[in-house]
Parts: sequence; structure tokens; C-alpha cells
Amino acid sequence: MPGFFSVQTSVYQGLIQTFRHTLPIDDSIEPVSLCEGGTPLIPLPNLSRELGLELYAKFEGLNPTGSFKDRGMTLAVTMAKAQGIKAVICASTGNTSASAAAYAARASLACVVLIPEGKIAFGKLSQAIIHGARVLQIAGNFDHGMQLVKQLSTSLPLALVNSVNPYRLQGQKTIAFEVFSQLGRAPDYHALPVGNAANISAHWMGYCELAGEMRHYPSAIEAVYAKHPVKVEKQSDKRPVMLGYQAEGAAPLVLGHPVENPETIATAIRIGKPQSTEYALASARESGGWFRALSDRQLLKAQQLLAAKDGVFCEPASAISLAGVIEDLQDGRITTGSTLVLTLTGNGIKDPDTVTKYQLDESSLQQVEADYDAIGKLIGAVI
Ligand code: AN7
Repeated sequence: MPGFFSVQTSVYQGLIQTFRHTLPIDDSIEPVSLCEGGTPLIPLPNLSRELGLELYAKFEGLNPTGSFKDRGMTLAVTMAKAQGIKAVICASTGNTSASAAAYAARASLACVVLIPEGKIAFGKLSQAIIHGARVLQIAGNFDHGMQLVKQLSTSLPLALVNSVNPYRLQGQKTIAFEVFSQLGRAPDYHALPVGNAANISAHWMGYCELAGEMRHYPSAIEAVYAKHPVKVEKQSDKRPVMLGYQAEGAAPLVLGHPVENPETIATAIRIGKPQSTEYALASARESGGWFRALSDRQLLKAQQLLAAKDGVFCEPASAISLAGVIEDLQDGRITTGSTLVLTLTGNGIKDPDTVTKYQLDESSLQQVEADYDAIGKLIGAVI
């Protein structure tokens, strides 16, 4: 209807189309996209005031499948399809399986996912099922699943779409590009949860490229870069200090060694043998950052603070970055007045059970008669 829209609109075409010049993929390749990326950088004014920071949330829970995984998955599945592979496989604590299942469906590829039995959030499991993946629950944890899918993808015609696939990090580095353009500069600090340790490595890769320094890890990408040279124009002298937070029961990067039986309420990061350990350590070292472990109680508190103080509902694993920032501020390791971005990696709606199990008190859910006076009395206590 000509003239109907008063505002000029342009259609967002997803991550590959937006950042193609920064990605090592051929122009002729048709993207498999669900319009991922382009997530908001949400100011957190109430928490900023309380903590004495300029605090922002890069809310990755607003990607099409509700987590940052979609950024890497659009590339990994696009390349699998372009190479004529008919099926993808991954091990997952939940979000990777949801994302792989959705992108495989979109590309008309088969999808097999290995998940730790009983240890993934219900929302994520239902995503994998509804998108038509073959979901295999193993009597083991993520690390066991990871070992299996690496073997299976070597011997069978399957594309491995875990973050050891070099294209995954390439997609995820665009978080740094978006933060830089949304903020108009690099933040002083950038905090995020660390599980398999790919995302912190990808963030750092993005910030380094913005500073004119190309990062070619994982080394498997060298050959790809050689074929498709990528040049990100230098835009910033500054790079943030990278802060990686892990759950106490699953903190190999803090301990300096793998954890055989990782445990945490934050099932997304219940990982004891991170595949990108080396790159994550380099990210912290080169940026002047560090890793820290937080208890389940601390991350649940942070999840509640983000939701109740500033209206952003992320999943438990994502909230660990705020928990870590609160502790590091108290210890004086983070300077007050700084600009700090939290990557909130996944949407809280994926894991409602953790809220009803751990975040409920007698005032948040009350039984009451369907009676005007009885309800009026209760309201009186609130207003
Ligand atoms: C919400 O889905 O590993 O350090 O299999 O779902 O890059 O692994 C998920 C990881 C943080 C950790 N936040 O990122 C999987 C999986 C959320 C996550 C992480 C994950 P990495």
C-alpha cells in the first residue's frame, strides 16, 4: 500500500548479510539465516546507580532461538549446506542443540544432538524436539558428549557444529562489532559467562579485529582466511578488559585444570573440559582480564536483580556475569565509574523451572479466595 508507512523501513537480513565483509565466506554463498544478530544493548540504569558503573546488557536472549548461539550457527549451517553435507551433529548443554535444530530445519538438513540426560532446561529440550532434531540423551555430561561427537563426525558424513567448528567463532565475534557501534566506542570492561570458552574467545577476536589486529584462531580457520582474505578496518585503539565468570562447581579455567564431574544449577555452563581453553586464557591474558568462580546462590541472586531492578530476564548461566561484577567491584578489581557491558547469553524464558524452584518466596505467589475484600487487603500491603 504506497504511502501507508510513515517511516521508511529497511528489512534486516541477518548476520551474514550485515557483516559479510568481515567474515571468511564467499560472496556467492546463500546464507541460512533466521535474521539473527542485531540484538539491543540495553542500558541498566537502576543497577548502574546502585553499583556506580555505566552498565549495559547486550541481550543475546533476543536472538531467534533465544541465545547467542544463533550467531555462530548461521555460519556453521550455511557452510555445511554449501559443502553439500546432509546432516549436522553437536553435543550440547541445551542452547547449541536448540539453535542447531532450528538452523538445520531451515536448511532442510538432518540434525542429531547429544544431551546430558536430565540436565538441560526444559525450554531448550522442547526447542530441539519441535524443530525435528534427533535428540539422544546420554548417561554422561557435556564433556562425554563432546568427545563422542568429535569421533562420530570424523568417521561419518556429519558436520560438527559445536564451537570447535571455526565458523562458529567467526559468527560470534560480531557481538563485539555490534557493541562497538551501539556504544560508539569499546567499553572499559566486557563480562560474560564461560562454559566451553568459545564465546569469550570470539568476543576478544572481534575486539582485536576492530583494533586492527586480525586473530586467526582456531588454527583450522587459517586455510579459510587464506582463500577468503578478510580485512576489518581499524576503528578503535581501545579494547576492553575481558572478564570470564564460571560456576564454582564447574570452574576449570579458575582452577587451572579440567573438572571431572562439573555441577551447577546453571546447566548451560555445566562443563568441565572447555574446548577453547587456550584461546580463552589468551583473551584474559592479552586484555588484562581474569576468571572468577561464583556460587549458585550468587548467580541466582544476580538473575533476580537483573529481572527485578532493571526488567531484563536472562537465564541463570547468563546472570553469572553480573554476580562476578558485583564481587569484583567489592574487591576493588573493577574501577567504579567504568563502562561495563554484560553479555546476557540466553533468555530466562528458556528455563522457567529454575525460577519456580529457587526464586519463589511466600509473597511472590499467594493463594487467595476469589473475594473483593480479601484481595483488597492483600493489595493494601503492596501499595
Ligand atoms: C546461556 O549449548 O555449551 O563459553 O552446548 O548456553 O562459549 O561455551 C552453552 C553455553 C553461556 C557458555 N551462556 O558459552 C551448549 C553450550 C549460555 C550458554 C554459555 C552457554 P561458551
